[in-house]
Amino acid sequence: MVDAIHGDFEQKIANDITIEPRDTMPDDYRKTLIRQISQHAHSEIVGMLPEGNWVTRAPSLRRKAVLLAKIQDEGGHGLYLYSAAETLGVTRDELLDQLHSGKAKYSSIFNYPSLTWADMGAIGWLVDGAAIMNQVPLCRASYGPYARAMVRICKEESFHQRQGFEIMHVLAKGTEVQKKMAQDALNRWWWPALMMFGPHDSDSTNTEQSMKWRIKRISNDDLRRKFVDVTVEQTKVLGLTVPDKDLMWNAETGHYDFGAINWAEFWNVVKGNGPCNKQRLEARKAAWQKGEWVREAAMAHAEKRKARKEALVAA
Ligand code: FAQ
Repeated sequence: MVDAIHGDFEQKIANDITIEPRDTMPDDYRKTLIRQISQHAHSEIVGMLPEGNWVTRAPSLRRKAVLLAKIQDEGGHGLYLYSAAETLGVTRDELLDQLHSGKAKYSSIFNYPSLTWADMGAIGWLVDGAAIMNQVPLCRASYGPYARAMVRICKEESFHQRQGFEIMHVLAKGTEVQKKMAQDALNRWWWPALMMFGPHDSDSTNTEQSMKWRIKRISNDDLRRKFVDVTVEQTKVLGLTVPDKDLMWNAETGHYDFGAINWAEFWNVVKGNGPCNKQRLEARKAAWQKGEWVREAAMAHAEKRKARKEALVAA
C-alpha cells in the first residue's frame, strides 16, 4: 500500500525519477544514503594516502605529474561526495568527526601498504578498475546529487584505470626484475580488490533494501563477477598470472569461476585491524589539525566579504 507521506517518493522510485534534496523521503532512505555517500567520500580521501606515498619517488617527471593529477582528482571526488551528503542534512564537520573518531567506515582496500612503484600500476588498474565497475551503475542511483556526482567521478576514474594499466604494461613488458615487480603487485592487490565489492549478497545487510530504493542497481556478487571476467582478460594481455589456483573459465555460465575470498581477513580490516588502518587514520587526523589555520583564514575572509557586502547594501 502506498502511504500518504511517502506515496510520491515511491512513485518516483518506481518511475526512475530522481529524488532531490527537498523532496520527501523516508528517514531510512536518507540514513542509508548518508552512510553510503559518506563512506564513499572518506574512501576517496583516505585513498589518496597509498599513492601519496610514491609522489616523491615516481620514476620520472611525467609519472610524477600524472600521479599528482590522479591524487588531486581523488581529493576532488571526496569533496563532491561530501557536498552530496550535506544535501541530506548532515554537516561536513559531523562527517569528518565520524572519520577521525574511527566510527566511520571507508573502503578496506586503502588499509594495505603501497610497497613498490608497481603498486601505483596495480592501484590504478585494479582499485580504480573495481571502483568504476561499482560506480558506473551508481550514475543511475535514485538520489539526484549522488548520481550526478558519480558521472564526473566515473569519467576521471576511467583515466585513472588506464594510467594504472599502462604502468603495469610497461613493467610487465620490461626487464625480468620489472616483470617480477608487476606480478608481485598483482599478487598483493588482487584479493583485496575483490573484497572492495563487499560481502557476499547472502551476508550483505544493505543490498536488498538499497536495490529496492534503486540506490544500488547491481548486487555485490554480480559486480565482483563482472570485474573478474573483465580483469582476467586484461591480465592475459599483460602476460601476468592471477594469483588464484581455482580460477577457471566456466563455459556453462559464461563466467570465470574463482576461489574463495578470505572473509576473516576482510572483516579484520573493516574492524580497524588491517596493516595500515592506524597509520591512515593518524595521517588524516594530522592533516585536519595542520589545516586549521587555513580553515580559520577562509572563514575570516568570508566574514569580511559578507560584512563589506552588507555595508554596501545599507549605504
Ligand atoms: N570496505 O551491506 P553491505 C575508490 C561494509 S572509492 C569497508 O554489502 P553496502 C576510488 C558496509 O559499509 C572505493 N566496509 O554494504 C579510489 C556495511 O557496513 P555498514 C569506495 C565495507 O553499502 C581509487 C557492511 O560492510 N567505493 O576506490 C566494504 O550495501 C583509487 C555490509 O556490507 C564506494 O564506497 C569495504 N570494501 O555495499 C580512490 C562506492 N564493503 O555501513 C583512491 C559506493 C562493505 O552497514 C585511489 N559504495 N562494507 O556499517 C557502495 O557501492 C557500497 O557501499 C558497497 C557496500 C558496495 C561498498
